[in-house]
Amino acid sequence: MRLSRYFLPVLKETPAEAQIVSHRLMLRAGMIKQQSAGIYSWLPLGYKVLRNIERIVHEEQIRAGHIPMLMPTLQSADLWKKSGRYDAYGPEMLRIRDRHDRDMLYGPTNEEMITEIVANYVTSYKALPLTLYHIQWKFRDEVRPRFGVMRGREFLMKDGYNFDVSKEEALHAYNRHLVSYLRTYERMGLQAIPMRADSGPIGGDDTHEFLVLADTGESEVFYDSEVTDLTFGDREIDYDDKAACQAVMDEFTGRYARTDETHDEALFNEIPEERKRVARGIEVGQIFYFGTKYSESFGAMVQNEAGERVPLHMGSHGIGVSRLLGAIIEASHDDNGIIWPEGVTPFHCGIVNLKQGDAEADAACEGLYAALEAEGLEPLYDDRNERAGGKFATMDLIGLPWRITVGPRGLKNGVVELTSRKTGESEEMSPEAAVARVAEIYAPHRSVNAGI
Ligand code: P5A
Repeated sequence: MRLSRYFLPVLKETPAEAQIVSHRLMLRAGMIKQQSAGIYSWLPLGYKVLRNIERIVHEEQIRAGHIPMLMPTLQSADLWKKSGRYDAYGPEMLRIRDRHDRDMLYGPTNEEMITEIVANYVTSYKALPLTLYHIQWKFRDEVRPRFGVMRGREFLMKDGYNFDVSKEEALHAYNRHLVSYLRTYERMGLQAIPMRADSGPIGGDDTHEFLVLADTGESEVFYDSEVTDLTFGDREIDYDDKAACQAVMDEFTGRYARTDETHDEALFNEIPEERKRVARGIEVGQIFYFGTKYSESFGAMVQNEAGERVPLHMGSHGIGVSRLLGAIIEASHDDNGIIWPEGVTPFHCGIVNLKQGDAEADAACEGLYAALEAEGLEPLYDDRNERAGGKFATMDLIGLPWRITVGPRGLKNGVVELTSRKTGESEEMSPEAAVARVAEIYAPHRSVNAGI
């Protein structure tokens, strides 16, 4: 993309309404525009990152054997009356009446709808295990929408639902989700710690939230500092292997790590003093096991191996896709702007031309642009007729992890400069070497499957 032809409405001023750094930076970098309280338009740069996050979520869900689909945003109130949640959900639910006076609502979550779908089609244990998911907009009429996309009213969620013949199988699905979520967040450059939590209006006893530690987080959390040493890394895991998934669950949830709702002072005090931590976190996901709560309301039954009709055991599993942009920025920025992790960056590499209009500099930039594209990468070329300082400030603000700077002086010696946004370190090298280096850096971040 050439910046002169892009739509990147960066702001010079710091918007007064934004209280936290991620919200400020998303507005300043021209990523989002508020349309009403807690409702945003996703401008091109923000939309690109949102799409990258979605792609990683899809790839990891598909890797875990879960199946993508798409349900509507608007739902019939009848579904919710069946489960008893129509009244229970309260003022957070946006209720709508259509022209035939039918009660509708903008879905805050999809347990009812998916259970009704599965009850319609699945009759035998042979169709199981089954996990269906979608990435769809949700609406929750939050009392205090704030912090930009972090607590929106309209927000994008990945929500998945598992259907199993027994509690044991459903707990395997729960573990599988935990493993796939660990991988998902790490690919986005985030450490998200699973912590025992409260299930709220979704229901059930088993639930973990995934929290990214940040001072601006809305949840108070209590943990043993040893949990922050755990990383999933690039280990291979067979998602059908129950023992292997359980081992990861035990490893990542075996130490004390809880949200304030489930905090137990006595247990916490058993941790050696120097390892006790009280901090704040951003909830970027949550997994639930709630048994037969919804399947019983919707008659979602199957015949088991013994020929008996049994209700399906279910759980649901959510990732805050749009909230993740805020969480990633909270975890990765400096005074000059955003620092995108390579896994989600909107463009792989910036190209800054120090002397637009200089025949050699222009040609070198065009050459780099074509060579990066030939490597399957997406460069953002700042080809505007602007001062170098302004170009650097824009690149720093929008946070591309790598920048290649091209100027007549370097070109005389056959070199350009490759700069890391994170460390600020620069290295001179030939244009070919710079392209090769950038391609090598992104090699581990390529799509793993495209079968969405
Ligand atoms: C699990 C999937 C559920 O709704 N039903 C389907 C279950 N869980 S949840 O914890 O309530 O939401 C899942 C994730 O969505 C994000 N989230 C939000 N993001 C932005 N703005 C909001 N108002 C908002 N509310 C929830 C969180 O990341 C949460 O973990």
